[in-house]
This record gives sequence, C-alpha cells and structure tokens, in this order.
Amino acid sequence: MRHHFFCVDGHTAGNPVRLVAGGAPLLRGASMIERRQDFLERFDWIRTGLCFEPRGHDMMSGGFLYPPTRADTDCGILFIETSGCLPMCGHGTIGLVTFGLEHGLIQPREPGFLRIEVPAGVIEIHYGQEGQRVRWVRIRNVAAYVAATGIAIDVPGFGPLSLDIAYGGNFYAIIEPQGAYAGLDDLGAARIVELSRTVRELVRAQITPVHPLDSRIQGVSHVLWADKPKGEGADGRNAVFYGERAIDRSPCGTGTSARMAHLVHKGVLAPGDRFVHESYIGSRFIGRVEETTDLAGTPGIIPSIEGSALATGFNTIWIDREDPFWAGFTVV
Ligand code: PYC
Repeated sequence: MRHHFFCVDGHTAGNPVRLVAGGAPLLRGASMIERRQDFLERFDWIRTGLCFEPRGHDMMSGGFLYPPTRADTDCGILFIETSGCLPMCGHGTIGLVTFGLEHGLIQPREPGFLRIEVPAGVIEIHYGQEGQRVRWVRIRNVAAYVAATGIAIDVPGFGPLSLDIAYGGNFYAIIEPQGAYAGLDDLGAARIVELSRTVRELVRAQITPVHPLDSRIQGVSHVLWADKPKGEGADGRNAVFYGERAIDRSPCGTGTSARMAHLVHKGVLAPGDRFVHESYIGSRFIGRVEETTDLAGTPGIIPSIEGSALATGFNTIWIDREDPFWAGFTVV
C-alpha cells in the first residue's frame, strides 16, 4: 500500500522546509496542541517517513497546514521535524507561510496579515508580497522567557560549562563563550554536534522546564551555542543543535526568540531593540523585542522574527509499506 504526499520543498535562510500540501491525515482535537498529540499517537510514521532517511535527512523539517480550530485565526500549523512535532518553529513558519501563500494554499482574510494557531499558541504574521512572490515574513511570536540560569554541567573531554535555559517556542539550553568554548569557528560543526548531544543529556538529567501556562510543553529539546557576530551589521551569531545530528542552517526563529528573552534578562536588550542574528552559515533573521509580558507571574517578552524563504520545487513522495524503510531510519 502506497501513501502519497504532495510537497512543496524549499528552505528558510538555508534550513529545509517541506510543506506537505497533500496527504495530511484527519486529526482529532479542539486545538492545534490536541491535534499534535493525536498526530503523535496515530500518525508519527508520517513524520519519520518524510523527515528521516531515505526520504529526508538529519535537518529535515516542515509541516502541514490545517483548517483553523478558532474563529480568530486563518489556519493552523502542525510542525514536523526529525526531533518530533515542535510546539513552534520559526524558520518552518516563514517557509510554510511563504509557500502556502505563493501556491494559494493560504487565503488571508486581510492582505499582508495572518493569525495562525500553532501548538504553542497563536502567532501573528505580517508579510510582503510582490506579484506571486513573498519577499519577507515577520512573526510576532508566542511569549519568550528565561526558565533557569546557572545550570552547571561537566562535559567529559571538554570541561565545565554554565548555561541558562530560555523558552522561545521550544526550550533552549543557551551556552555563551566560556572556558573551553571560545566560539563557533573554534569548535567547528562536527564537534558542536558531538558535544551538544552530551550537553542536552546532562541538562535533561538536572532539570525539566515546564511552560508556566501549558504543562504539555516541557523539556529541553535544543542547544544554542551563542557567539559574537561575524558579519557587518549583525548583533549576534548562533548554532542551534536539534534532533540527533542537526545544526540549524538558519539563525533559528524560536532560538532567536529565546536568546532575545535571555539578553533582556541580562539587561543587554530592552523593549524596542532590534537584534540581527546570524546563523552558522551566515544567513540572518531580524529579531525585535516587541514588548515585555507576564506568563503567570514569570516575566517574559513578546519577540518578533523576520526572514525570507524560497521554494526549490515540488516533490511527490510516497511511503510504500513494502519498503523495509517505510517509516524511515536515522544513523546516530
Ligand atoms: O526556526 O524555530 C526554528 C527552528 C527550530 C528548530 C529548527 N529551527
């Protein structure tokens, strides 16, 4: 039996985005976070089949567009990625919105503006379009905040690190240059991947951050290595590790949101400030601290992230149950 998925493939700032436009399963649930749970329980093979090898790769991510569950939103998004179904994904949203608008899959009620329900909450989108092409997308993200500071770990073969945990749609362990970590170029991509898996394990053994407004969102999934900027006009650079072997090729939307909350917490950024964030490959998002907010007594910020995406082609993928690797595989 073959299951067909019609996809628009592309990338946001270098990181892959696969918009699954045909083949989405019907999901149960009164909100996108309930639909996400249903998807994980009954259809996770679609995620692994489309994201893992041989149809995907370590960095693969994307999502499905769903009809809205709320009258005040234009559509819902369910994210898929090698690490699971994220509550929120910034580079994914920029790509899915761009491809969805360019191919008529999203019909905005108000040109240039969308409200979208994601598992982490409701986000607002402003975008600029010239003809059919979407030139830029700006996300007013869910609230970001610092969940913990000064987590001390000792990484075998590397040494001690002190890190902070911040949320920007996912929970990030944030490591600034210190001790044996002199910066991204000093470490290199292969070593960042190798160390990040151990860092994540050590952090998870110590702490499980739980979102103050929704306990279904919990646990550190990503590791953000922060660094000083490299290019002219940038304010910071980072490498975000996710899944088992991935470094985000984009500056990471939820990572940039978490980092801005972190920098506000440290007194480096303030409401109204812009923060141009570079990725490992030099691509950029423009972040902004829109305002401060409060999450049930925890101070936070509303961040925005702006970037652009390009489609690279249509891709009709099938998952054939006779294929021994129908649900995909990863080599760790
Ligand atoms: O852009 O939010 C993001 C993201 C999460 C994981 C990879 N990219």
